Amino acid sequence: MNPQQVSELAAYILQAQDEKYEIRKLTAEKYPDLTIDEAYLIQEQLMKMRLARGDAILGPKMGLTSYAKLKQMHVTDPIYGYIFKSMHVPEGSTIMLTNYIHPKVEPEIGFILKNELKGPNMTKEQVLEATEYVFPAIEIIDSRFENFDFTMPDVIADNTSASGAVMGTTMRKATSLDLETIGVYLTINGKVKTIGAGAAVLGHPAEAIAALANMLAEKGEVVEAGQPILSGGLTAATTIAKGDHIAVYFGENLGSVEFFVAN
Ligand code: 0L1
Ligand code: MG
Repeated sequence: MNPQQVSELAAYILQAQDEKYEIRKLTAEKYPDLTIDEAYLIQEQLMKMRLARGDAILGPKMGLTSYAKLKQMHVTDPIYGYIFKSMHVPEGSTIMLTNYIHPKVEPEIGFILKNELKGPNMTKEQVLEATEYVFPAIEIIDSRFENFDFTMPDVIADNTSASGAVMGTTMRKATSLDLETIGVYLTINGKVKTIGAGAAVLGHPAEAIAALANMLAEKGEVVEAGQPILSGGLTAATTIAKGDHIAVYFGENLGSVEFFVAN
């Protein structure tokens, strides 16, 4: 794939992200053999295009990290993407469904590092040592591909379906919690929709941050300190609709986080 093709595909996806319409997955037609490396090049180009128009990166996110998500998507490996400032949804605020295509939500544990992480061979223990705080979060994912139907390279090129993040304000020292057994449930309009636990994310959410550091190391990059990092959904994703109140409740005093969808 040449640089012009990379740019064209990034522009094609970015337009769908901006104008909120579904597109056919890249591998369905012209690019059936799209590789994971090429997909990350498209994602990178898409990021550059967002940055060039004044957007900024809030922090990285891991995707497909829970056993539930891996099973739901019929894949085996996690992936990474980026949450941009333009995607931030303030806690307790109300979103418009028209700003999305077919959004879904997933409960996540966010990390803020005090020291940068440099792979390879990063371990969960090193991640916990480098962590300043963890916080509760909800990710809003919104694949630009028809019916959320994609292959691994497609979804990587689409910045891992990233479209929104609600960051809770409860900040806890990672070492004060058992992130492996921590429980979580997500409600919509007061009804419990999904239930999970920390171990659903690669055995421990810090493993997802270690995996991020190790993947970025292949590109000579680090996981920076001070940014919010989403470690991946703890449960399968849930579709949201007009008028919904979405709330996520964590155990171990990690608190809760909520937002609303306008009628
Ligand atoms: O954050 C995630 O786990 C989403 C990754 C992409 C898969 C999807 O859109 O469901
Ligand atoms: Mg996610």
